[in-house]
Amino acid sequence: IPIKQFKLRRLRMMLNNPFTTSFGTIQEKEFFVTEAIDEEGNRGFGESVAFTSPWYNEETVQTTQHMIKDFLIKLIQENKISHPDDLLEVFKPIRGNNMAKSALEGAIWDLYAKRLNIPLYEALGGTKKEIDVGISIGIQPSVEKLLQTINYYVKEGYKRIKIKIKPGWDYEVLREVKSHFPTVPIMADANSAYTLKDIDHLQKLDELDLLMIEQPLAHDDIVDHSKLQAAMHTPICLDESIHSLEDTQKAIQLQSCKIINIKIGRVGGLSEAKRIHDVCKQNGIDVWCGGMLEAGIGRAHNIALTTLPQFVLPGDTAASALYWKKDIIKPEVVVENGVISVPDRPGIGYEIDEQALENFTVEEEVFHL
Ligand code: OSB
Ligand code: MG
Repeated sequence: IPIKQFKLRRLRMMLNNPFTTSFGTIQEKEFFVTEAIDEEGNRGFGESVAFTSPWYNEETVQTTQHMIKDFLIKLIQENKISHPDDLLEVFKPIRGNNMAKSALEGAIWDLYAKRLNIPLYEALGGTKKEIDVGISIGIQPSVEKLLQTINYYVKEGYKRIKIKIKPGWDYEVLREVKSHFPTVPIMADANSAYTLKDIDHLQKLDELDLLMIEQPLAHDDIVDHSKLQAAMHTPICLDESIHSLEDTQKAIQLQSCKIINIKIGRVGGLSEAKRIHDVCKQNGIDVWCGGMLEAGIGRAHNIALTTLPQFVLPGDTAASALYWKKDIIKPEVVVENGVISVPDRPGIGYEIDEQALENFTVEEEVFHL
């Protein structure tokens, strides 16, 4: 892939609604749009997902920039890349920093697909033309507000509702939700807010017939999760703990979960995400595509990945309009009856809204290869 130039744009966008997890609240999102340009002027786009502070994982917007500028682009300059999968080897000398790697890899995958004049989902081997989506609801100021919010999304057709929980905002709240919406698939995401000391409390959630509980224990754990899964009927879904194919194989071996939330950024890119998908398929582990409050480019990458067959559960890739007044792609991602129609145009399948991209950009750097 003859990459001539990289552009790194830092963007700042305001979320329509503040998003609260067990760690705090996000209202302003800062991230990078990466662009890989070839000799003929084809343009591939990627999006970074690290937040400004390291509450979800250890990466931040600043570390992403540092990794890309000072290490990752150099590795691309020094190595020949025939296929985006080659980046798995090329980036290996740099430990961790998966979100930084993924931000560049995504742009190269899009460029690769556009050069072949095929949709990204097809380049990945996906086949679905439509994907099911759910919604992730942040911690709300009151149970009443939560019930209203759920009601709105259920009416909109979202296929499952994810509720953020933390100690003090869990069993009672979920029981209330279940009693109001007995037939809606409900799940809970703890973002690592519990420990094994809470095992009796967590076991009570089994009464509620939840679709799953996501990442109840430590962000870097698969051992305690295996103990908890053995003590609970509710399927455990791992998010934060899974960074690679190896982590996935170990979690399967330890029976730490029954479901995995795959986030492209967390695992270092689409190539690794696909490998994780494949091993989950072989082992009967259901997967779904998680979200990181992405703008349109990240959303488009999530949609392409979700067309792979083992994405059997609705993901978090909801409509652009729920997050942003104006997104950076045209058309924006729309959801009808809980379904997204996968675009059939080359690459990520959405046009870049150049004006919006420019308006939200606060810094831009160009790297010549
Ligand atoms: O744990 O899945 C998570 C948002 C930010 C960071 C972590 C998570 C989330 C979400 C929302 O649950 C997903 C989305 O709507 O993009
Ligand atoms: Mg999660």
